[in-house]
Amino acid sequence: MIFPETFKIENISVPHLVTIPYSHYCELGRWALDISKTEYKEMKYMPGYHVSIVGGLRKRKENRSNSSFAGQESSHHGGRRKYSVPLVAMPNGTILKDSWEILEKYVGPVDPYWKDLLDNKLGIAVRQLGYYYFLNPKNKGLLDNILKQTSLAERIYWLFFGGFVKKSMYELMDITAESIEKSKKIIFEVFDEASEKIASNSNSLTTESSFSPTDLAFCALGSIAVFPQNYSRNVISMGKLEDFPEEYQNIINHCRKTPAGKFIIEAYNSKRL
Ligand SMILES: N[C@@H](CCC(=O)N[C@@H](CS)C(=O)NCC(=O)O)C(=O)O
Repeated sequence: MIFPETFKIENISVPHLVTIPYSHYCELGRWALDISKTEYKEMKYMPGYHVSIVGGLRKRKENRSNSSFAGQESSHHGGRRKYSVPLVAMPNGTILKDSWEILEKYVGPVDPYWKDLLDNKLGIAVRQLGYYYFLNPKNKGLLDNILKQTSLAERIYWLFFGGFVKKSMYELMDITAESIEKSKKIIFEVFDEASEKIASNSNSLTTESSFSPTDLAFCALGSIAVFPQNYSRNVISMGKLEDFPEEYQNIINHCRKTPAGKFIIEAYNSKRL
């Protein structure tokens, strides 16, 4: 593929999910569409390349969400939400603005306590951790594996502008050795809290149903700390665990052993095909 596919919202006949394909917030939106058996098309872009496409769709402020955004961890201003993914462009010309709106439309309402914790704490901490290892030049193979799955134009874009995009990402998401220690602590705390809830509610974060929308959100946003099989329904391959740096493997193995980690692995095995 030379260029990634683009589209005009006025010409579409099925919902178009716009993603950075490996993003766990995008995975949340994708899983919601998949589990509800919605017919849709995914439009995937690499960071940096996504800006003009997403910025165009979110030109009007009412098409931007109020939920967390990449940059709030470095106190960047909310204008950054203009470039946030996922979004769903609907055939009637409207936009579903974030992963939560997609989940709530196609699957159902999310418990407000967990929504806040998952959106503002777990999701951000997991992303910081993932990028810390994926962007590190020492682990070049991890990013190369992602780039291999993109279009020629995106690979050329990253060849020329990758250094700049990476630097901006480090700043935007406050990716430093110190912030990673904090992220790790947040992840372990949320996994502990989720483990307790899952045990007390007999296998769910909520009492309403066996695999509630809140459970789905937890599994998607916690996934990058666990790397379950079938992540993204294999739209993107994140590589092999044994190729990850040992430090990252240790964190993943720790999370995998918790009841919450096992819950995520089981959900991906039984509900993500
Ligand atoms: N609260 C938002 C979070 C979305 C988010 O942070 N997306 C990141 C990817 S993980 C993103 O758009 N990054 C690219 C950018 O901000 O330019 C949601 O639930 O959709």
